[in-house]
Parts: sequence; C-alpha cells; structure tokens
Amino acid sequence: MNTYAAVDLGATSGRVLTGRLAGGRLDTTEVARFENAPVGVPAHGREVLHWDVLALWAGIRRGLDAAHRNGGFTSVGVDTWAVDYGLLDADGALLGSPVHYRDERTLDVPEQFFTTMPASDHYAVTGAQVQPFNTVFQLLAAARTTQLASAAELLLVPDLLAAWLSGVHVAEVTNASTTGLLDVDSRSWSHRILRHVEDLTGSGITALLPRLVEPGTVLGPLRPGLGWGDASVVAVGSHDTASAVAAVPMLEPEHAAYISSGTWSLVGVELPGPVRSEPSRLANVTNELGVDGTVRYLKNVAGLWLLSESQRTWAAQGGVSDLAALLAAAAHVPVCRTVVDVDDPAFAAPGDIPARIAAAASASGQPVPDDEASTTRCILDSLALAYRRAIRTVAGLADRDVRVVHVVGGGSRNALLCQLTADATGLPVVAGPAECTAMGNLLVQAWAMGDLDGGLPAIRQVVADSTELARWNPAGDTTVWDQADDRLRDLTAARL
Ligand code: LRH
Repeated sequence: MNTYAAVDLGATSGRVLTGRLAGGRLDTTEVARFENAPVGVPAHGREVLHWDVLALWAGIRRGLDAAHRNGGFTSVGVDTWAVDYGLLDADGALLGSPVHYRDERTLDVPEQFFTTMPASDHYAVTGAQVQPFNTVFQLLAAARTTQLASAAELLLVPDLLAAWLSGVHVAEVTNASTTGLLDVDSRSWSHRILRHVEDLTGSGITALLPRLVEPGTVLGPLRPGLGWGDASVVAVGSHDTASAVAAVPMLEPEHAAYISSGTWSLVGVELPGPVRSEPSRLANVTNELGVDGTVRYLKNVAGLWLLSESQRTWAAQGGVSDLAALLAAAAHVPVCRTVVDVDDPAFAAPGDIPARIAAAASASGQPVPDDEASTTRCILDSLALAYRRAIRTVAGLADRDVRVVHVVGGGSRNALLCQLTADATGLPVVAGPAECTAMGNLLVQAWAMGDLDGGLPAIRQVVADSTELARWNPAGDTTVWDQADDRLRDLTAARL
C-alpha cells in the first residue's frame, strides 16, 4: 500500500504529514511541525523582509526523516503560499533567501505598471487580481536592483523545494497562475505579458522561467543521497489554496462557495473556465488555476492573521493571548458593535493590529474596542461581513446560486467565526476539514500514483468520508448584518 508524504508550508508554520488510503478513507499522521518566521535583513537602506527558506528546508528534512523512520513513504508533494520565488544562478545555486510577499518593495509598483499597460489588458490575459505582491510586480521591483542580472532561473517557492527533492525544475501551474504572467485560457506563460515586462525591465525574464506542469504530474524519484529511498516526487496543487480547494468536500460544487480560512481567507467558487468581465476586474476577483482543469474564482480577504498578529501583540504586552480564552470572551460582546474593513492596507503589514483597529474605529466614529475581547469580536464580525460580501460578489459575477458555504483550514475549528459566517451570509456553513490543504496535497498524489480514479469528485468523496464535518445553521434574521454592511460600505467608500 502506498504512503504519501505532504509538505505543507503556511505563512506562519510548516508541517509534514503522511497519509494512506484504506477502505475509501484517508488516514493522516502529522510527523513534524515547525515555525515559519519572516526575517528582516538590512538592504537598500531599509529592513527587507525575507523567508528563511533554509530553516524551512531543514524542517522539511527533519519531517521526511521522521516519515522515513515511521514506515517510509512512496511519494511526496510540496505546497506553499503563492507568488514568492527564489532566483538561482547558472549552477543551480540559490541567490539569497526569497523576499516575503509582505515586504513593502512592491507597494507603488502596480500603479506604475498600469501606466504602461491598461489593467483591463492585463486582466483579459491573466484573469489575475491586482495585489502589490503578485510575482510580476515583485520582478519589476527586483529589476530596480542588481538582483535579476545574475539569475539564470526563477523557481516559485514550492517548485524550488520540489527541485531540491527531485532535481527536476518545473513551474506547477496552479501556483504559476498567481504570478500575473500566465495566460489563464491556455494555462501557459503569456509571451505578450512577458515581452512587456522584458521591455520595462531590460531583463530576460522569459529565459528564467521553467516549463509548466499540471498538478498530478510525477516529476521523478527523490535525488539519491537524501536517505529516504526512491519515492516519487509529485507536483501537487503546489499553491496551498489549490490543494485546499481540491479537497473541499463539496458534493455539489455548482451550488457551493468555499472559504479557505488560514492566514488569509480565500473566498470563492469553482468554475470550469475563467470570468474576465469588466465588473469582475473592478471587483478584483481572481481566476487562479485549480486541480483537474478547473478555475478557482475567488477573492483574497484578510484572514486569521489579523487575530494571530493581535495575539502576538497581547502576548508581548502581557495581556490575554490564549485563543480559547479570547473566543470565549468575544462571544459575550454584542454583535457588530464595531466593524472595520479587514482589507484596509493599514492592516497588511506585521505590527500592532489592535492599535490600528482602535484607530480605524475611532476615525469612523464607532465604539473603540479597548480590550482583547472586544478587539477579537471586532475582527471576527468584520471577517464574517467581508465573507458575506465576497460570496455575494463572486456568486453574482459567476452567476452561481450558492446554497452552502464550506469553511476549511484552521478557521474551520473556530466555532464562533463559523456561526457568525452562517449568520452574516444567511447560509448554512459546513466546517472542516482543518487539514484540508494537506489532504488535497496527499490525495492528488494518490491520484497521480494511480491509487484513486475519478479526479476531483473522487478526491472530495474521500475527504467527506474521512472527516467529521460540523454544520452551522444561520440565525435567520440578517438585519444587524445588513446594517453593519451599510456602515462598512460607507467606510470603504470614504477610504477609496
Ligand atoms: C494563502 C496564499 C493565498 C495567496 C497568499 C500570498 O496561503 O497562498 O492564496 O494569495 O497566500
């Protein structure tokens, strides 16, 4: 029987899990978990935020050592967050640690880029949302320094790690679709966009990019010498959100919306093809590529990072920072007393989120959350409201009749947030699995290794049969949410 190993790296932690299929169920075991902490390094006259990719590689090696000792594994796949990359020289040596997408180097780049190419032209090709951190903007920022000049190859982070495991250099397409360089129709690099970026930067970006592969491609055996045998390295949905969406237990995908709830909340629907209408572009909805030829039509909404970053602040200040205690206290705070726009750029950078929330509340004339409980409640109410808005936007633009909301990822364990999401949307919420990303990673391997037939429906059936799902019914009356939404609309309009 095959054993699959999933390397699943999130923005705050990484883990290695193993999984086996037995009787139509997936049994998983977490064999290692390690921290993923960004590191600031002085450069260009400021502090540049990097990922510590060598520490991550060390954590992965420890995890796969443990998996090897616990009975071994026959295949392995890697997924991580999107958009970030490492540059390699002509000998394959890594040129510095990848820059973190939350680094500020790209803040002014999209605006400049769109003076050279209409945003509607870019969206017509890529279907990609505009986020300052998209790879295309990172490359334009990198081109202001000498960084690109010595590079021979660019590998997105999960592809870099898969290359270190297998020696095979590719770009897996689900993650490549977050770069802003891909043609979403043909699922291939867009030569038009690449030529444009080359003209702007004077550097040969096209030559840096490896060949694309679809998820489910077996790249080859592990490099000899790693000490874990000759397991196959599989390109899974290497974008963590693609792996998560592949495993959302949607039994009727055409009537379901999903929220992949972790550091970010990725809120969307699954479609057979992209939507690139003008209203879709203006709503900044993205068309990311999914497993099995699908499109993930979704919006990036801020996520539980707002809460974890607040917990970090409270811990440093000697306040209450335990999640269970915070949620228990937040449950007693009246609903929607204070709501903020969770996607306000003011909340994007690491730091004192509670102070920024208090400032936003005060600036908008709402009660100022002045303790941990009321700040936590403000974050959760505001997230639920943002989910409601994103689901309505996405469903409207894709002409979908959404009847159920699936919440997966760490946030699916947050009972208060799930109930608030049901109440705000007026829809039932099905919560779980929490380890959806890792399950999607493992089950795409099962599919690639020939152990599972039937693509996504088969993967989702296994997830549904392997997980205890929780169901949250909406309260019914959404008046308080309608009013809060009006209030927030005014606030957002004021900001824009
Ligand atoms: C979630 C995620 C998301 C991206 C962001 C950079 O982890 O991959 O889908 O937009 O990180």
